[in-house]
Formats: sequence, structure tokens, C-alpha cells
Amino acid sequence: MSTSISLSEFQKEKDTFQDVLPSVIHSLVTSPNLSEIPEFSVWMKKILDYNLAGGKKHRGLTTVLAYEMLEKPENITEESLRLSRTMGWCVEMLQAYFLMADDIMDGSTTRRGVPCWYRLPEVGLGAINDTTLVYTSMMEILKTHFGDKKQYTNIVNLFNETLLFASLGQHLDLTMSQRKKNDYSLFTVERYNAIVKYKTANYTFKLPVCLAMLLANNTDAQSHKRAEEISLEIGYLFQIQDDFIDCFGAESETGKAGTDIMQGKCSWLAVTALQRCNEAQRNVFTSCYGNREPAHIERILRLYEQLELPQLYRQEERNRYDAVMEKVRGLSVDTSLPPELFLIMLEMIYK
Ligand code: GRG
Repeated sequence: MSTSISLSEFQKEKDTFQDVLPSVIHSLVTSPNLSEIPEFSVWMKKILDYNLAGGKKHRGLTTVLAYEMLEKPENITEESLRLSRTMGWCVEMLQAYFLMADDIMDGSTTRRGVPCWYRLPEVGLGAINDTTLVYTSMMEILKTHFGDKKQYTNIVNLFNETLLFASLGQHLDLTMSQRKKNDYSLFTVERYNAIVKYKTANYTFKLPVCLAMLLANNTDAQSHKRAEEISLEIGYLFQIQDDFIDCFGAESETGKAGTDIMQGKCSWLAVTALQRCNEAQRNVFTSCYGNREPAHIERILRLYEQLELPQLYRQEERNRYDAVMEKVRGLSVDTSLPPELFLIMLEMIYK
């Protein structure tokens, strides 16, 4: 099966998507609620210019590409495309909101190659207020551009539900790092699956697809259910890949140094290692995991190799990929969802 969009078309959409950002920001900062006091507009623009820059823009682009594939050709106009790009930027604003908050909670230093927003001298913990400004401004943009559409309530409810799910996922994740020393009883497959579903897959894959469906006026419950099911499975593939690359990927290729082992993260590798360890190996794991010492990190990597996790990962990745493909192939039978949509999403993340 092949996708119906070439690499150059993808790049072109990426450029066009980027080009509409200034007008989205302009319409926000000149709106009545923000323009009353000039300082509001200046600060809001500064927050958005900084926190929407960089990154892959996968969520925003998925929203736009999904809309183009789901909408009836006769309904696609310059205006409907502009609206789908505006919606894509709302999804990127949600992402910016999460990243700004996540960086404060994790005490991170850099994001997308620059200092985290809260680390700027003129920001500090005012960044917490700024995260609220990003989320509520995103809601203002939705009201301005979609307030008169019949799908507006569904769109707002979807964003709110997405925030609820991500915050629940974040809670699950945070409690993992607050565990008592050497207590890995929560490092289970069930908990890992729940964190992936709530914290990542829902807002990264399901949200863009379901928003595009709403924009294209598709409210068919069966289609939404299938879209959710496949999006969450792609999300799982995305997360296990991210976990694997964090340990075994080359920094020169990923652009970031892995930190999962030293941070004691509940990753696919850690959960799988714990399932396969004998007692001696478990002692190695508990005494070295979650430690900054390079020798400890090296020891965990060696343990992962001893347990043949790289081979096991390749197998799991292949199995999951095949299983999603199987579902994607079966789509045309029971819904109006084009398989190409999910193929593009897979292509964006897979290899
Ligand atoms: C504001 C107090 C307050 C709470 C909100 C929900 C939440 C708390 C935090 C969200 C946590 C979350 C979902 C983090 C996602 C983190 C992450 C590392 C995403 C990476 O996504 P990529 O790789 O990044 O797609 P780019 O930079 O390409 O967009």
C-alpha cells in the first residue's frame, strides 16, 4: 500500500502551514480581549513566537493533511484550507502548552535546541501563568474562527477531553518518578500502556484525526471509534520507538541526549527488562537504574543487551506495525476513512 502524497508535497504543505502562523497570531493579539492594553499583545506574541518555533509540527500537519483527505473534494476551498491550518496551529498551541508545563515539572533545561521558556530570566515561574495564557488563547482562536460553526461545541469538548486525558496521563507518569527507591512494582505492562494512551497517543494522534473529521462534518460514531483505535495503536508504536531511540539511538541523528535511564523513566525497555530479569539481573537493575553516574547508565545498557532487548524491540516494532497495517487495510470495509490517512501518519513516525 502506498500513500498518495509525495515528499515534496509534504514539504510544500509544511511551508504553507508555517506561512499562516503570523496571521493566526496577529488576529489573536488584535482581538478585543487582548488589544485593550498594548502590553498584553506584546507579551502574548513573545510567548507564541518562542514556544511555537522549532519542532516537527507533526500534530498540526496531521490535522491539515487529514482534513484534505477526509473532506469532499467539492468542499475544499482556500477558506476551508485556511481554517484547517488554523486548527492545526491550535493543536500546536496545545503541544506548546504541554511542553512548557512538562519542562517546569521535569526541571528540563533545553527544548527544541533553546532554553526552556521558564528558564529565561524575564520569565521564571511566571511561566506557569504563561501556560494558562497559551491554552486560553488557543480557546480564543477557536472561538474567533470556529465560533459560528455547528461543530464548535464538539471541537471545544474534544480539546477539553484531550487536556483531561493528558493531565491524567501526566499524573500517572509523575507518580512513577515519585516512587520509593527500588520499588518497581508499578513498572507493569498495564501501567505503561495506560501512560502511553493517556499522556501521548490521545493528543498526538487521535486529536488531529478526530478534529479533521469534525471539520469535514464526519460525526459517524463508528468512524470515530475506528479512527481512535488505529490512532492509539500508532501512538503506541511512536512511544516504544521513542523509548528505544532514547537509549540506543545516536545523538547525532536524534539531536538529543537520552535521559530515560538516569531519570528512572517507566520506558518500554525498563518494563520489558523487569519482565525478563532473573534475581541477579534484577539486583543490577534496581541498584543502577535512575542514577546519573555514567558507569551505572552503562551497566543498564549492558543489561538491556544481555536481555536481548534490541532484538526483542525490533520484533515488537515489526509485530505492532504489521498489526496496525492489517487494521488500516481493513478500513474500507466498515468506514469511510481513507487508509492513506493512517499510512501518512505511520510514514511520519516510522523510520
Ligand atoms: C499547565 C500545570 C499544567 C499542567 C498541564 C498535561 C500536562 C500538564 C502536561 C503534559 C505532558 C505531556 C503530554 C508532555 C508531552 C511531552 C513531549 C516530550 C512531547 C514530545 O513531542 P514531539 O517529539 O515534539 O512531537 P516536537 O518538538 O516535535 O513538537
